[in-house]
Formats: sequence, C-alpha cells, structure tokens
Amino acid sequence: MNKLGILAGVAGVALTAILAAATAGSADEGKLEELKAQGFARVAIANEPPYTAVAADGKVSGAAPDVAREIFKRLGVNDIVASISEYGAMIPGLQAGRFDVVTAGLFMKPERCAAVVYSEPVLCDAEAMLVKKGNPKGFKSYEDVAKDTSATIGAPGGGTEEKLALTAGVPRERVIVVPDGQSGLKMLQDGRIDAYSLPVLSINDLVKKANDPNLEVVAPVVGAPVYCDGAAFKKGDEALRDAYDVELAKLKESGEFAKIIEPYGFSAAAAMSTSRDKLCSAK
Ligand code: 6CS
Repeated sequence: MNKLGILAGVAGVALTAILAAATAGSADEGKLEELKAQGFARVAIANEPPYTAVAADGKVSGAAPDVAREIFKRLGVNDIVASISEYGAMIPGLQAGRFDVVTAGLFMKPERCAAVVYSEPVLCDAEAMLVKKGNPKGFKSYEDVAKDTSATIGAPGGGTEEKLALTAGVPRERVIVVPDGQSGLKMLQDGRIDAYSLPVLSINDLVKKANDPNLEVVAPVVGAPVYCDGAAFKKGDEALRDAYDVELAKLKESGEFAKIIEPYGFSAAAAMSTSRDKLCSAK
C-alpha cells in the first residue's frame, strides 16, 4: 500500500475512534468504544516474571497481561500492545495518555489509589529479599537492613520495596535503584548490594532461572504487608474500569481466573478474599 493509502487508513481509524467516542455518550464511556475501534489496549508492564514477561520474539505473557488480554477480548477489544516501563513511571505514563491501562502487578496502596482508578484485585503476593547463601547479615526485615549501617538493598525505582526500605529507615544512599530482575541478581552476585527485594514470586522466578547455589531467599520479609495489584486506569475512565470489573468478576466466578493465574504461582483465593476498597484504605 502506498503512503497515501496508509495515511488514509490511519485517518479512517482515527475518524472511527472519534465518531465512536462522540456517539457513545459520556466521555469515559467512549474510552471503551475508542479501544474497540483502535483494536487494542496499550498496557504498561515491567517485564518481571511471573507478573509480566516479554519473550525474545516480543511475545507478551505473565499473569497480569494474560488476565487483561482475556478481559479486553470479552469487552470487544481484540488485543493488547505492551510497553515496558519502570514502576515509578507507570502512573505518570498512564496520566499522560501513554498507556490505556497498567497491568503490571502495580500493588494497590492508598497513595496510588488516589492517583488512578483500580480494578478489583488480581495478583497478591508477599515481599522477599534475595541474599547470599547463609544470609550473612541475618536480614529478616527492612528494619534489619536499616540497622546495619554498611548494608545496601536493591529495589525497583518507584516500587513498593524501595518505599518499604526507605520507610523502615534505610537511608536513601543505601537503597539502590535497580532497573530489572536480571540486573538485581547480577548486582547481588557481584557483591554490589547486600540484598535485592522484589515480591516473593518474582524473586523465586529469578532464583529458579539463575541456577546459582550461592543464593538464598528470605521470604516473607517480616513486617511487610501482603499486597495485591489491580488493573490501573486513568482517572476519568471509571466506566471502562467498571466494564473491566464486570468481566473480571465473571472470570473469578467461573473458575477461569484461577486457570489463568494459578499456573504462574498466584492464588485466586487470595485475590477473591479481599477488595479494592480494603486495599486502598489499608494503613
Ligand atoms: O507494585 C510495585 O511497586 C511492585 N510490584 C511488583 C510486581 N514488583 C515490584 C514492584 O515494586
């Protein structure tokens, strides 16, 4: 197809999306019509298995995108297109319109619940620390890291574990921002950090693939809550979130939700035993 043809095609999709939004009633109801016309939802992920993963051929998997893909298909949005983002950049990216939704294991916490519009819970997990075999510094909690004035801990930038370490009193200069799991593993193996913290299932996945006898997992981190994520939508997209929640509830009810997430190691019961309201109001 020549350039003119491509331009006409793109204009056609845009025009369809605009018309769909205009005829779908209130602006936020138009978002679903817009995504249907677009043919896909743009999702933010982190590439942190088993929550989210991107294979060498670009195929996106992981419990969070798999749930999202199934729900969007039921809403008439045929596919998802994923962008990898640091956790700390996901909410600003959503608010700036770079993504239509965050499906990355972005844990619900009051400050995040104030900034976005979450679905009901999807993936729940405790926190873990990866340390050298024998746990030489005896870490059990983030407070233990704070008390050891020579200790450093790696964590995702803008992530929950970074916040937990800082809140536990680890000085900023001893909390090392780590871009991804493989980097954290290498930094620990090279002795550049004394601990690397991610949720339990992410750390277990790293250890399983590392095949390194000189590693040990501290889990759960004493004093750290069990968190759950939800799909995070931009404020104003409440109607899209509500439509998403209707399909999520049907998946949970039918047992299909468990079939999607439990092979990754997540518990459907854990997500079904709590709620957005409880998690967003947790102290
Ligand atoms: O929500 C978060 O901030 C955390 N969630 C996951 C799945 N991994 C690390 C991140 O810090």
